[in-house]
Amino acid sequence: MSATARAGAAGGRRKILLVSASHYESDGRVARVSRYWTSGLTLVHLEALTPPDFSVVLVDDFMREPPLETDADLVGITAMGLQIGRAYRLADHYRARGVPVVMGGEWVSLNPAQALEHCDAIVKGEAEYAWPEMLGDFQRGGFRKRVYEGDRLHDLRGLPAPDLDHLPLWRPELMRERIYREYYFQFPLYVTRGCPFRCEYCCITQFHEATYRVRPIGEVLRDLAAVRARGSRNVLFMDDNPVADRRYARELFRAMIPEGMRWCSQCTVQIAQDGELLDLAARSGCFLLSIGFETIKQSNLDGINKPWARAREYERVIRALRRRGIQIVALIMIGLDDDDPADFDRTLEFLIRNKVPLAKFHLPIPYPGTPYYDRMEREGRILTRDWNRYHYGSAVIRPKRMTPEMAESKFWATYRDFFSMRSILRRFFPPAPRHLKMQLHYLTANLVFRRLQQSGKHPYLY
Ligand code: B12
Ligand code: SF4
Repeated sequence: MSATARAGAAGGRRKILLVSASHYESDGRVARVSRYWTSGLTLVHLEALTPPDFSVVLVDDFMREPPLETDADLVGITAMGLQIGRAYRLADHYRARGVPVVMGGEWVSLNPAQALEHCDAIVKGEAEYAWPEMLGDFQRGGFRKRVYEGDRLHDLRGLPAPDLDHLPLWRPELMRERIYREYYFQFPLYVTRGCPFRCEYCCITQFHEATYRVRPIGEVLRDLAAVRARGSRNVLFMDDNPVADRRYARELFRAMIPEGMRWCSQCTVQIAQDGELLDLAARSGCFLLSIGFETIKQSNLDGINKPWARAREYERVIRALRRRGIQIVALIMIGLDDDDPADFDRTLEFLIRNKVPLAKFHLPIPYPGTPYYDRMEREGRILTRDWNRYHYGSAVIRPKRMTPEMAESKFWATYRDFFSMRSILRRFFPPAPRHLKMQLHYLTANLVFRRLQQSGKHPYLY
């Protein structure tokens, strides 16, 4: 049956299968986990936006294989980064069986033509307006167009609350032990969307057209209460830059203080440029921030259109966070245009000297649809378009001041040395006396990452 015929066929409540794709291991197997520390919001959010005349089944492919034979009337697929290869394969599979497939998310939105080779229609950009429109057309007999795009961005007021019990990775039976509930699983929420900056490599700012929007604080507090109702106090804000509007962030953190939550997020160094904001963040329960330092060289920051981040302030930023007991995951890119092989070692030394609890290293990735991709293409430096290799540990662009092989071998060596016993001891001892419990927790996390690294696994894909 053709996609359109099937779309127009049945009456009654149509069934949608929504899948979040996993990624492929280097040996070609689909990566799977049995327990995981957080869950994206995408599936439950789309479910909440779906009109009631559809029933929805959610599957996170990272946790279990989606049904390959399905009675669904429509399949929707989301994917991030290197998951796109698996997502396209699933899309091809369902289409070959006559099931209409739609896709969405950052990658797909920035590469509509590529995605449309694998699916019937896409939602370009956010789904708040486009998804109900697309489903309305589907219900009436078939898609009217192949690209659905909202005519405006949502103001983030009055969004339906997602059902957190439907998070595919929140499985209470897997979180029975207190340690998993208290420290391991982080409930996903978000308070803002987008980012006003325009870092060259960033797909978020492209996706949100460099806009920045915030959610009403009352609605955030409602979502926090839903987390507490599930016996947890742990929240991961899915935001990319929750503090770009400092007035909003101050107000939010103040409102969160009585809630007694523990939260973590990605964040920019901006948070440490404002002592009051940082104090409020700590008092509101912030215990961990993943911060995009990117590089310790100002010339590199300037080169990726991130000149507002000042490398010379980084030591002060780290101290300011540490003093307040906020753990740091330093997000670091190595192999940028002004890096030579010795910069891997300088960066490592910087992280150890400053006692950074965790770091994620990234070889530069040109996500298609970003200015960085366009520049790399212009300069003829893209080495592969095998998206399965777009996982930060693979040299997918030709670096300027070293060979790709050198970049890769230094990447893995840096990552091995960061989790060496010597590095762990130097980073955690002597411990900050006021935050012993938290430090112990991140010391344990280092030992887990060390084990992953020793077993040859890419630690940040698990
Ligand atoms: C949570 C998250 C994770 C979690 C996911 C946990 C899980 N498996 O469930 C973790 C931390 C594990 C993770 C890992 C990775 N992530 Co991630 N992640 C996110 C994050 C922070 C939030 C996603 C989210 O829930 N957003 C909230 C929802 C509501 O928004 P949304 O997903 O954008 O969906 C909206 C629209 O896009 C649209 N939409 C999205 N999908 C679909 C599908 C359909 C059918 C439709 C109709 C609409 C639609 O509708 C939604 C409502 O408007 C985003 C950044 C961000 N702010 O979005 C990065 C992000 C998606 N991740 C990214 C990447 C690259 C990765 C990695 C591949 C990195 C790596 N190591 O290589 C890994 C992959 C891990 C793996 N094992 O495969 C990139 C994607 C880049 C790209 N161009 O695709 C992002 C954008 C971060 C970034 N700034 O670069 N990630
Ligand atoms: S600060 Fe972060 S989210 Fe904002 S544009 Fe730069 S990389 Fe993207």
